[in-house]
Amino acid sequence: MLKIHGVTRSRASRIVWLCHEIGLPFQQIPVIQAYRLPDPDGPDAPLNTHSPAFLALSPAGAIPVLQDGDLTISESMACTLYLARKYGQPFGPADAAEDAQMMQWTFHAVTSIEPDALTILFLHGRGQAQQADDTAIVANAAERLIRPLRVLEDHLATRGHLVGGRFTVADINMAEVLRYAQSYGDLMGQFPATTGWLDACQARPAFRQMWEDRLAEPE
Ligand SMILES: N[C@@H](CCC(=O)N[C@@H](CS)C(=O)NCC(=O)O)C(=O)O
Repeated sequence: MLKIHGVTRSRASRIVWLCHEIGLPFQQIPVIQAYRLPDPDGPDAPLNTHSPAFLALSPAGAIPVLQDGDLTISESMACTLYLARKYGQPFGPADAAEDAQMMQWTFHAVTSIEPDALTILFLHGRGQAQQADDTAIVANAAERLIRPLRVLEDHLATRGHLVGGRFTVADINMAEVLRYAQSYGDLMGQFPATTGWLDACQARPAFRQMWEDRLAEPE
C-alpha cells in the first residue's frame, strides 16, 4: 500500500487531500517536524525529521515523503503530480498539454507564492508577530504577493478551475499554498475570484476529511 511519511499538519496535507479525492488507500507514518518537539534527539522523542530512521529515507530531513512500491519520492508537489498522473483521473492530466499547465500552476505556487505566504502564516496567521518589525515583514510579503496573485485572479475571473475546466491536482497544489495567506484579509480581499475559488476548493468533502485528519493530530 502507498505510504505517506509525515503528519497531516505539514505539507503532507496536499497528498492526503488528493488521496481522499481519488479514494486511494494509504498508510500514514506520523513523522513530526523536529522543530515542534522540545527534545527531538532525546531517547523518548517520537519519530521526527531528525530521527536516523527517517533520515535514511529522506536525507534532506523534510516531510512529506511518499513510497509507492520501490519508489521513494520527496517534495510534496512531486508527490501530488506523480499520484495524479498515475492514479488520479480526472484529477490528473489528460494529455501533455494539461500536464504542462498543471506543472505551470504548481511551479507558480511554489516559487512565486509559497515563501511569502509562509511568512504571512507564521507571523500573522498563527498570531506569532511579537515585534513591530514583524508587521512590516508581513506587509512586505503581502506586497510581493500582489503580482503573482493578480496572474491567478485574472485566470480565475473567467474560469472555475485552473486547468481543463475541472477540479484537478493543480487546484489542490495552488489552494494548499494560498491557504497560508488566507487569513490576511488586506491581501486576499483584493482578489475576489481567487477567494471564491479557494472557498469552493475547501468546501469539497475530501478537503474537509483532510482537515479533520489534521485537527485530530496533536497541535
Ligand atoms: N519543498 C519541500 C519542503 C518540505 C519541508 O520543508 N517540510 C517541512 C514540514 S512542512 C519539514 O519537514 N520541516 C522539518 C524540520 O524543519 O525539521 C516540500 O514541498 O516537500
